[in-house]
Amino acid sequence: MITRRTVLKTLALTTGAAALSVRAQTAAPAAPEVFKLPPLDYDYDALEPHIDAETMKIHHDKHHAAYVAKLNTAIVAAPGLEKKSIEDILRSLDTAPEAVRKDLRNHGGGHYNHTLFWQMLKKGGGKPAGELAKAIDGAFGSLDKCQEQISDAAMKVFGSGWAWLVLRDKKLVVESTPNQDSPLSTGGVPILGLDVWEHAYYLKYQNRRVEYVKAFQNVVNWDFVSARFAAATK
Ligand code: MN3
Repeated sequence: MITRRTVLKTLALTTGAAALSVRAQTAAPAAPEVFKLPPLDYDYDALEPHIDAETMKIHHDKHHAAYVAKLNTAIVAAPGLEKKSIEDILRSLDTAPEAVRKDLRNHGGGHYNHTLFWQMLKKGGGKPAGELAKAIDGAFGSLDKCQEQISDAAMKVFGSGWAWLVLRDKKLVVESTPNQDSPLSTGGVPILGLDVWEHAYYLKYQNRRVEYVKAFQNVVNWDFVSARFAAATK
């Protein structure tokens, strides 16, 4: 028996379905969150005075978030990629669909590099430990010399990019990359990275990149970096 109540309910359902189908045709659905912005595991002001709270907040909440959002958009456009890790995506850019390759390189690189970067920073810094300490002495002579090379590479980056301590062909080397390129894409393993995009330092240091590069050395999370090296050489 059809009651008034059933009719109203059916009407409401039909209207709802029509509204949904109109919406599906007019607005693109938001890209699913295949990759997520990882939270900082310390406060924005944890690295003061070397890296200021305002910079950390904008750098993480806005810049890194934007890389994640644009990476997710690229992933939607290339079905199948959502099953791969970000490391695998960056290691095999050459075989990625051409239509999204540049976005994967820029925004995928941005997501991966920043995810590492937050973990590579820590109040109080510390010193390299274990095998990494030995490897740094072997490759550069001393930690000071290694830091000098990283600083030098950071100062020589023209425009935006990164300076890196990289494990390449089983050797520790200092390199730099432009934009958000990751050493992963050329067969290296990034052990330590220094972001020298202006967004990483401009609020506090303005044009004085050299002061930021020096300050960075005070907040390197050498425990994390040493563990990364140990895992990469195992
Ligand atoms: Mn950055």
